[in-house]
Amino acid sequence: MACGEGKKVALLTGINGQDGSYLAEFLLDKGYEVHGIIRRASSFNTTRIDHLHADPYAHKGGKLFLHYGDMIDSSCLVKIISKVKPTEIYNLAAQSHVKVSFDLSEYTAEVDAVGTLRLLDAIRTCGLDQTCKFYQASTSELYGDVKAIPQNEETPFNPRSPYACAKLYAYWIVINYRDAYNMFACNGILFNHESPRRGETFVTRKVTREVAKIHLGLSECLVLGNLTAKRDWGHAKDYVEAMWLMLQQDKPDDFVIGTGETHSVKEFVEEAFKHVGKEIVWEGEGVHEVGKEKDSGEIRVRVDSKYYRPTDVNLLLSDPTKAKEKFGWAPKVTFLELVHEMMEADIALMKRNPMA
Ligand code: NDP
Ligand code: GDR
Repeated sequence: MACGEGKKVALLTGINGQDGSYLAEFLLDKGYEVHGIIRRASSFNTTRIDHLHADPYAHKGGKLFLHYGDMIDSSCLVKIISKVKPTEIYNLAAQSHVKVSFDLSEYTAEVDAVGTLRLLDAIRTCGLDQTCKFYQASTSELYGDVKAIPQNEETPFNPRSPYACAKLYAYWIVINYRDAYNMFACNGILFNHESPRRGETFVTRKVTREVAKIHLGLSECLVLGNLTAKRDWGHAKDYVEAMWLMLQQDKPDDFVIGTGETHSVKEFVEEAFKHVGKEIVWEGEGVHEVGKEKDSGEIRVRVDSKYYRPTDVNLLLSDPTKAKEKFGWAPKVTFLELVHEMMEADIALMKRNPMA
């Protein structure tokens, strides 16, 4: 059977992450049999997919199955792939926090770099390299200290963290296996994408949670690191569709996915406060910078150098023209709509559970 014909079976690593949960919903809606790999943890770690897992057969015809596994355990990857026989694999699992990668550099390389190699080799070991399509979660962090603005598929990489270096290996091993073994393997070079399901320690979600708390009188001040960094922020729901589209093309290729707009952390903070009717004015510089509420003069934002990174990425701005031309992808959610959706979700969450 050639790639893309017959029964659709998807295997997702990182299914319980932000992207994995949206992609699982998307594929189930399309009638896929979806298999996800989860890690064993000492407490529940399936919160983002519990609504799908509660009744694995209920979701618009698709079926969901979960398997214990880990990107650092080749034997489990081989066992799962030989049992599931996927037609598409989406490799989303990663130690995905850039700052944490400076502390867990070796582990990050194990999971994000060698883990990708293990998965590709498992596909070959199971004899599925000519039938199973492969998506790799590559990242705009590869551009690092950027060499051109905006960044597209031709822009040179210049990674600035152990995370980005590990993802650089993964990017190239995917291309190497595509060339060497004729595998249908694609890199999605995705720029930052967020949602109400974003992990709580990434900057957007940290901001929307804290601003929601301040709004409800549960907190007074938000403490951040580098406020001047600029990111091209889109909505995760739009981006998982692009992952799927990449695997539906005739030929495997690599694509940049982003909005083509960039905003600073400061702007994100300002918009979040605007959403709850507060205007922020800035005073000072660097670690002495504070954001004050215009009307009351209360300090609402402080900078703490503990949130700085040894090396940071200052400016990311995508040029997603290739994806638009090849398969008509364009983001639907604007920056302001994203901030507002995340704010509304976190206000509702904090009202339900002030200890969240
Ligand atoms: P998350 O951090 O939300 O999810 C990562 C997932 O990987 C989690 O489900 C986690 O499991 C799982 N995981 C981590 N380590 C292992 C391991 N050793 N074995 C198996 N599973 C593991 O990331 P996102 O959903 O935001 O991102 C998805 C992918 O896309 C990641 O690879 C990320 O690096 C990449 N990416 C993300 C972008 C973004 O802006 N969100 C942009 C570009 C790329 P658990 O739930 O148990 O922690
Ligand atoms: P990033 O996202 O590093 O781009 O990686 P993150 O939200 O962590 O940081 C964005 C920028 O905000 C600055 N910043 C802070 N960051 C965090 N986390 N916490 C803070 O308190 C804070 N204050 C300022 C950072 O210095 C940085 O410049 C994300 C991840 O999802 C990666 O997995 C993915 O590959 C890239 O996006 C694209």
